[in-house]
This record gives sequence, C-alpha cells and structure tokens, in this order.
Amino acid sequence: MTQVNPRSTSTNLRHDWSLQEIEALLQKPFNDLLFEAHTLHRQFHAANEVQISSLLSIKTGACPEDCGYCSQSARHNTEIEKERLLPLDEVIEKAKIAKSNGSSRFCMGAAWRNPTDKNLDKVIEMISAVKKVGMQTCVTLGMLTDAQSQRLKDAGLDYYNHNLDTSPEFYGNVITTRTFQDRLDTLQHVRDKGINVCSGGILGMGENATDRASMLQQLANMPQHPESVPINMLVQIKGTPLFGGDGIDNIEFIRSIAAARILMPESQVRLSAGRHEMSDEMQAMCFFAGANSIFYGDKLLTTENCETNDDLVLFARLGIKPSEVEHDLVKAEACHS
Ligand code: SAM
Ligand code: DTB
Ligand code: SF4
Repeated sequence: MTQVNPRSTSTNLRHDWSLQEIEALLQKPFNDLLFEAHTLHRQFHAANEVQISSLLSIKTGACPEDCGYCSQSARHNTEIEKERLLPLDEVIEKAKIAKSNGSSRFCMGAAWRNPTDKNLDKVIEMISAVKKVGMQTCVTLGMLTDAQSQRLKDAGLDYYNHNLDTSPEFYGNVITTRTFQDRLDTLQHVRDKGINVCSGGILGMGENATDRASMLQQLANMPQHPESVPINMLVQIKGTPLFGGDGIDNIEFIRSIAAARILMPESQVRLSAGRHEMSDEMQAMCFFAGANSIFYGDKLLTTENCETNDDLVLFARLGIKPSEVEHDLVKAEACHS
C-alpha cells in the first residue's frame, strides 16, 4: 500500500476558524486554493487512495420530517416505493455483495425522525451481522438519545452519520420539523460514546457562499472534527420543494471540497450524492481538491449512483486505488485509544 506521510497530531488542528477566514479561503484564486488543499491532503492522506462505502436504505419513505430535499418525506409527493424495515437476511445479502465489489464500509439508512428502542433492537442485529461479514458499519437513523447512542456503541457500530445539512442561518429554509440544535445534540451523544462521527451537508440548495462557509465553520470548530465529512451535491427530486432550483456552480462546489480539506485535514472528505450528474473531469478535480471517499454501488438511498464499472474505469484512468479497510480501522481505533 502507498506510504502515508507521518500525520500531524490532533493538537495541530484548529477549531477556532472565523467566518471571515473561511469566506476568504473560498474566495482565494482557484489555483492557490487547490494547491493549498492538495498539499495538506498529501501530508495527511495517501494521495491516490479513496475509501469506498456502500449504502443501503433499510427503511424507505413515509418519514414524518419535512426536509425540503428529500424523496422520503411523507409530506412531499414523490415517486418512491415505500418499504418497511428490511429483513435481516436481505441486509446480509446486500452487505456480502458490497464487500465482494470492494467496499470497506456498509452504511445503512432509515427514513425515521428517530428510531424507537424496538427499531434499534433490529438495527443492532443488522450491525452485528454486517460486522460478521467483515465490513465497517455505519448507520443513519435520525436523532438519537444518549442511551440509544450507548446501545449502538455497545453493538460495535463504527460510524454514525448525521448531517448538519446546511448553515444554521439557511437551515429554516430547508427543514422546519427539527432544529439545527437537535442535530448538534445528536452528534454530541454520538461523540460522547466514542463512535466515529460522519457529518457534512448538501450544497446547491439555494444557499450562498456565506452559508457554505458557515456550515464548514460549524463542522471545523467542533471540539473534535468529524472523522468523515460527506459533501453532497443536491440530487433534485421531482415533488420535493427544492426541485427546480439553480443548483451550484461546479467551481464553487470544488472550492467547498478544498476548503473542507484545509479546515479538517485529518478527516475523510466524501464526495457523496450528486456524482451521477458529474463528469469524470469534475470528479477528478474533487479528488485533487481533497475528496478521498465515495459512495460506491449503483444506488444511493432512493436515487441512482454511478455504475460501479464506470467508477472502476475512472479509478484506473486516474491511478486511484480503493483504500484498504485495515488502514481505516487503525485510524478509527487510534482516535479513541
Ligand atoms: N432520516 C435520517 C436523517 O435524516 O438523519 C437518515 C437518512 S437521510 C436521507 C441522510 C442524509 O442524506 C440527509 O441528512 C441529507 O444530507 C442526505 N440527502 C438526502 N436526500 C438528499 C438529496 N436529495 N440530495 C443530496 N443529499 C441528500
Ligand atoms: C450522506 O451524506 N449522503 C447519503 C448518506 N449520507 C446517507 C445519502 C444521499 C441520499 C441521496 C438521495 C437519495 O438517494 O435518496
Ligand atoms: Fe426523513 Fe431523513 Fe429524509 Fe429528512 S432526510 S425527510 S429525516 S429520511
């Protein structure tokens, strides 16, 4: 495996970024911004490795929340097939396929505001089974209590995904049924229990550059950076309130990836939803700017992702290799030892 340069200790990381500093970063001449991001990227990560995760929607649709981007809200009139919680054997089957395709992490998502304790019993069975398949586990189930986070930790969960989605200032334009603070509270419970945090957001929802800076500030100024930072480009879904917006300019998107890399140098920055609409060249620029993780597999939760074969061809053209799971696990353990 490629040698990673010795990584700085967490004490070198900053958690006191001002909004003005981040806005200035986003406005730098493009080449200067990318050079800075890529230089840092090489100090902290293997330059030609990308971590790959697979997603599975374990419970689809009929969600009581009103997230303006989401196909799964019961409040929007979208064309999705609702599904109850999947049976365990189906989840195991999908995890085995993902592993044989080369994925190192299996992320299971449920369209809940929050899980009930009974729901959690079932999800915990899934986590144990996926671990037995030999994959890292991640779940995204909505808001969690402190006690529920402990149960997930005891089950051996590796990562919990809960996105901030956008800036605190723009948040009310997107979601009204839970607050920005609710999200921070869930992330705090997860962090307190020693589960790796996966948290990022969505770009292209009509927010401006200050909102993007503000969202990144929220993530970067957490006392400990999220280990994984998914940056999604809005997938516009017919029937959702955010359908038909202008989206985000590709250069602005790449700038945000570069800023995330600079602000959170140790984290894995995931080029998440939206890759299906991106050219190979756009994805290549995102990898150069510091993205080093993707969702791999034909489907995200309810929408299309890139064909796995197209990803393999792109990786080969770029000389990128999937990062090995051991490499990741060592990092995850090191964070909490
Ligand atoms: N229901 C749980 C929750 O909201 O926390 C878990 C699943 S939810 C679908 C996970 C994340 O996927 C959202 O927070 C959002 O950031 C992202 N997401 C959902 N729909 C999206 C879309 N249309 N485009 C981009 N990202 C999306
Ligand atoms: C994340 O940040 N993006 C993923 C995962 N975490 C759960 C979800 C993307 C969903 C895209 C729209 C869909 O497929 O429904
Ligand atoms: Fe429900 Fe999650 Fe979709 Fe919001 S993002 S509507 S909470 S499934």
